[in-house]
Amino acid sequence: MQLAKKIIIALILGAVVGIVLNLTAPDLFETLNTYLFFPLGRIFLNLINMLVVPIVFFSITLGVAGLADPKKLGRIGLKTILFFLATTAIAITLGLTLASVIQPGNIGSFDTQGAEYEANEAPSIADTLLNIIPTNPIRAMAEGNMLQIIAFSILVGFGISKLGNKARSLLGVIEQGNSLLMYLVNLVMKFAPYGTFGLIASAIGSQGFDAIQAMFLYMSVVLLALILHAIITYGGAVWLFAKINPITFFRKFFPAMTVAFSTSSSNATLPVSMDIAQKRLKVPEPVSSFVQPLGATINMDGTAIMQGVATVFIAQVYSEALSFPELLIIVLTAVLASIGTAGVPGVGLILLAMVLNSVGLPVEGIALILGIDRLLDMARTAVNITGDAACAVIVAETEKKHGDISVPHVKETESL
Ligand code: DAS
Repeated sequence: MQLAKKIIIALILGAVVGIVLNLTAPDLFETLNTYLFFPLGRIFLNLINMLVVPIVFFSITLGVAGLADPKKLGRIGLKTILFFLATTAIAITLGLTLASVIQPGNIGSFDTQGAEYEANEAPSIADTLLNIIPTNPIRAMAEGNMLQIIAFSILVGFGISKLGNKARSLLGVIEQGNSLLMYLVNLVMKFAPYGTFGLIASAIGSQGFDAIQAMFLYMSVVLLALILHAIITYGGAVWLFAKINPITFFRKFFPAMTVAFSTSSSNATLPVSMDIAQKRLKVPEPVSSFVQPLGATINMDGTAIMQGVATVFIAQVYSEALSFPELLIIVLTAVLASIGTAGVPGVGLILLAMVLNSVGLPVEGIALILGIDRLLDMARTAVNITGDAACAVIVAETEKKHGDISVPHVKETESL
């Protein structure tokens, strides 16, 4: 059976096992979670996280070195950034609109007494932009500072492309390294069904279902906005600009979405999402290896949707009216806030604190949505990486008229 089908079956099985055990045998769930579900999930997460930094470095270096000319890099970069900013603005506007219409915070009662939430500080936009160039690239890799790793990889790739024959052997080494890493991704992905099962069973089984009941309407608004954004914004964009049938796009990319859903980490999903974009959606490596790692770090439409809904929800619960200028500030803050943070589990809540602060809403309101955020993080991460893939296929298609993007030979390995 194809790996993608196994992952989907593992995902469903994990959810069923988690729910049934949580409701009927919580003690047994705790034991199984400690000795089976959590370890399975942790092993899988560590295996794919292990490959993220080397894959980003090798694939971006190889991609940039393989570009026919640096002007292409500038054009690809501009299209990518514009797509990211536009879709994130659409995403948060959709979230704000749906929450304002459905009003999840005005229906039902929410106990705000004693609500406390300690907000972690996300880096300011200025700091992020200033710190993009690493003073020590090895430390950037050791710390997993994705923007710095991307910047360093682009510079190395650019240098190799300018050195031409003088760097032929180095390019060969990087080509082989990239092939090795793609092979390792396929090897690690054979463990995906077991890891996905463990992650889902652990996450859903640990979920307090009373929290889901109390926050059902809020969750429904976020999930509705995520689905609409994926279908309308991404489906429409790939259909219009990449001439790809949206159903084909989602069907081919779905295995990566399930990995994002189970790991709740765009970064951890990168090896898989890039592999699928290149092998199943036929995105040339230079485009995929530039767009997707950058997107995993700065493009988080699913997170922006949660921020839009959560901000209006918290304003409603605390009976704070939001003026139109404040709504614009929310859109701008959410679009900019996501630039500085990596795609890792729970980063959305850090960004939400920034958005709430920007309009003077109580950050402790986040305590209301904390209980069900793990489940929503899964869904919004799947949307985050789908937006990156949609951008990659659109940039690839629109680059075709500028001549085919040459890529150094990369050994084809089996697709997922
Ligand atoms: N988990 C984040 C990601 O990896 C998204 C979020 O926290 O909202 O994209």
